[in-house]
Amino acid sequence: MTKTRVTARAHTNIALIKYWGKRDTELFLPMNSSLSLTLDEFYTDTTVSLIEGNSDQFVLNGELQEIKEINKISQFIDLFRKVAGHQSAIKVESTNHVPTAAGLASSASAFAALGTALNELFELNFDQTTLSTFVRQGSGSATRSIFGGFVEWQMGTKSDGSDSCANKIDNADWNIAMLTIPVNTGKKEISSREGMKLTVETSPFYPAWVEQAGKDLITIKEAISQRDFIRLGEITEANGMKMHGTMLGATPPFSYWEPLTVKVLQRIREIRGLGLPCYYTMDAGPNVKVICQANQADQIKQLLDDTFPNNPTIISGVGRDAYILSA
Ligand code: 2P0
Repeated sequence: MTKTRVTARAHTNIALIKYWGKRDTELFLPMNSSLSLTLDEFYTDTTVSLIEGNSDQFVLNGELQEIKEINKISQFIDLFRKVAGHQSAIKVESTNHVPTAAGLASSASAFAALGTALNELFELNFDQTTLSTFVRQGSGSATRSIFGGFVEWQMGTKSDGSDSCANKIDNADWNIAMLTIPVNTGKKEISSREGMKLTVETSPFYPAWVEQAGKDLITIKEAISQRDFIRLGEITEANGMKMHGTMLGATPPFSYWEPLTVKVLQRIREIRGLGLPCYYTMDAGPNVKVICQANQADQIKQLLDDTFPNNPTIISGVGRDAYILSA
């Protein structure tokens, strides 16, 4: 190995067709394929360096992390060390450029940045699709953050997960933007990992979700290939709501929605009624994301900010592939 220190950047992504449920929790194999948009506004920068000794170190946003977090990262680094045939301890220094006010999870960009940096440090030369199968084992949604634009994570069929990978399906360079309306940016009570597990195990709506997600994926890919924004938005909105529906069927039932969430969704529908196409989606939290046309993003933000002055909307354009900043 000739390199001793590498820095990589990966952007976060928001699913339009959601990943909700695993068929294998060890390998992070999903029950359904998903499709996302990578966002340019939110990203993680991660530096990995070779260090002396036997223990990895992990510094996140300038703070030395506890053993529990280090162990999680060490397990992930082991996947790369194993292939590289190296035993070296690694120091990981990571900075999330996700405004805390956005209430967005950063595990997607975090594991995608770390995996991209390790691929370079260990000179593994994985192509992006192969790399996506590795970062998947840190966090499912990280699979999609290896690529920019519209990205599909194919669930795959193999039990070893080697075909559960991401591919870019479109650059999304046709006037696409995404808005984030922060509703509550505090820590949620049920992590997405726990939430999806409970849903898979107990919700009678879950099999219908898997079936619908498969159909929605086919139609959204058609809409993308035809650059049909309205259809893209309608499918996005319907798919997100179906995912949230599965949770109400769980035992015990749960929901990430808050009263303000409902008001924001209602306002988006009103804005759409004014002739501004915009469509909402939500993840495992109360915050709302809206896909819109980039040349109308400022106008829609203004309308939202007028109604919700304490929850200013954040505009993001389309993000690029994960990449090496320095090596
Ligand atoms: C998604 N979410 O497709 C879905 C929609 C949340 C709702 O991926 O357990 O942090 O690490 O694989 O990727 C968030 O879940 O879960 C997520 P793990 P992850 O974006």
